[in-house]
Amino acid sequence: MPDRLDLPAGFRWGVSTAAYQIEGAVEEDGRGPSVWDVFAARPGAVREGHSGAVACDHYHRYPEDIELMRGLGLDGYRFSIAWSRVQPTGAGPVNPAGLAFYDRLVDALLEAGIAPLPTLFHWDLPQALEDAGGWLNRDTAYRFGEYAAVVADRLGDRIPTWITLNEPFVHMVYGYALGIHAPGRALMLDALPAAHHQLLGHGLASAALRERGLEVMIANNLTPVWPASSSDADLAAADAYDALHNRLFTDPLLLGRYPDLSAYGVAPDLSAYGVAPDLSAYGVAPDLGGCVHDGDLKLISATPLDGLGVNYYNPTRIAAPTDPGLPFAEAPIDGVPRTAFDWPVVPDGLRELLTGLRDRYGAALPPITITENGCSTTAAIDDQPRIDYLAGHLDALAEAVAQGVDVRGYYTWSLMDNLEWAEGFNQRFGLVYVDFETQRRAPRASYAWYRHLIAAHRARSSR
Ligand code: IFM
Repeated sequence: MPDRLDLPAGFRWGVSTAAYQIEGAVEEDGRGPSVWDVFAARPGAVREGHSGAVACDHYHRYPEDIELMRGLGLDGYRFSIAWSRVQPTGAGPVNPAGLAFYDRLVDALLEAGIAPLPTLFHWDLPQALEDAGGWLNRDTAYRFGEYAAVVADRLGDRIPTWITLNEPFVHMVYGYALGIHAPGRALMLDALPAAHHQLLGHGLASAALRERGLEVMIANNLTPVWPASSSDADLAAADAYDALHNRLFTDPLLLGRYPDLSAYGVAPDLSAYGVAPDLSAYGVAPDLGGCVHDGDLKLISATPLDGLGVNYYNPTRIAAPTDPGLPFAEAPIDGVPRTAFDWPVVPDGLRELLTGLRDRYGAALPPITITENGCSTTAAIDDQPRIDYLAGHLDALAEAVAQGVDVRGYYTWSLMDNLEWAEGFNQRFGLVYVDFETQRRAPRASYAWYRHLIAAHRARSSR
């Protein structure tokens, strides 16, 4: 079995963060409110009433954070750009002070020898766009395309590769179907237009990036789906879940079509969100019909991805439905370690996921970068469980590479503890501990471990 140092020479090592989780300074330099500012202000929405108002104060402390990255010896840093800093209402006039922050950040990263890898949308939609329907409104996709062009015009001279969206599945399900994330809508399967409009936004943003000679990626949260048993009912439920979680977000990009969801009885009335065209030509299910317009799938797949970002945390075990409203039910995964978040730790799931992608998409699959992987722990500094988690997943990654999957890089989640969305500051994913009272940063044991791993891989590759 290969170990993590067997990864190819030139393999890129990084860390990931996201704007609302670390930046703070939500009212500074003309930033407009995002859905997360509004959601976090709702009593009970975020644990202990936490919010991203200050978070890690990265907006002011980014030089110190870049020093921490430099200390790790990273190749790249994945961060996200807050749309409402750049366009406070999500459309129209650009806020120069907001763009200037990212300009400074990018220059400082380059100065430190770290390649910036920006994500254009990591869940913090400008509230003004949400007020007009958010991702349920087709128009948001067009605004996203314009925003991508604005940012690329400013930063594209220094950043060759861009990620459009982060985890459109999670944003649709948590934000629009279950309402446990911003914008807090609980529409269940009627949330599906938020999937299509995010993907349409990806297509429009990709076209804008490509026109400017830039490379395009997306970061999808993907999971191997395990049927709870070999019964027909559990197998069908697992297939339905796989279609909704995984294939709904990769098939349109890589194959130019949606998976057919009609067999699963997933057919909400989407007529409120747009006209229902004849979908027969696209082979798509009627449940997305209300919002999929003629030509949309072509647009979504027209700009081939230069890389697929994969965010992996754990597999998902699925059984036949218990609730008539859904075609599946989640079942527990027993007998494995668990993170502080109670997520099952299954490193080999990463190998299974990666080889599964290769088997499904074949030549249509672009090179993969792991854009997130990591775990929360309760440890202050001595975070051996995180080291074990990362080591196990990197071994699984090396195994996938040995089995022929083209994986080019690994960005762990996360550089430092940050606002874990509805969990507030209670789930800590950082290589660096953050005291949110004082903003003191303290590198954990996993920081030293990762630094050593990167240096050892580099030394071995240059032999
Ligand atoms: O913190 C999140 C991140 O914003 C998106 N992917 C999963 C992480 C851990 O939950």
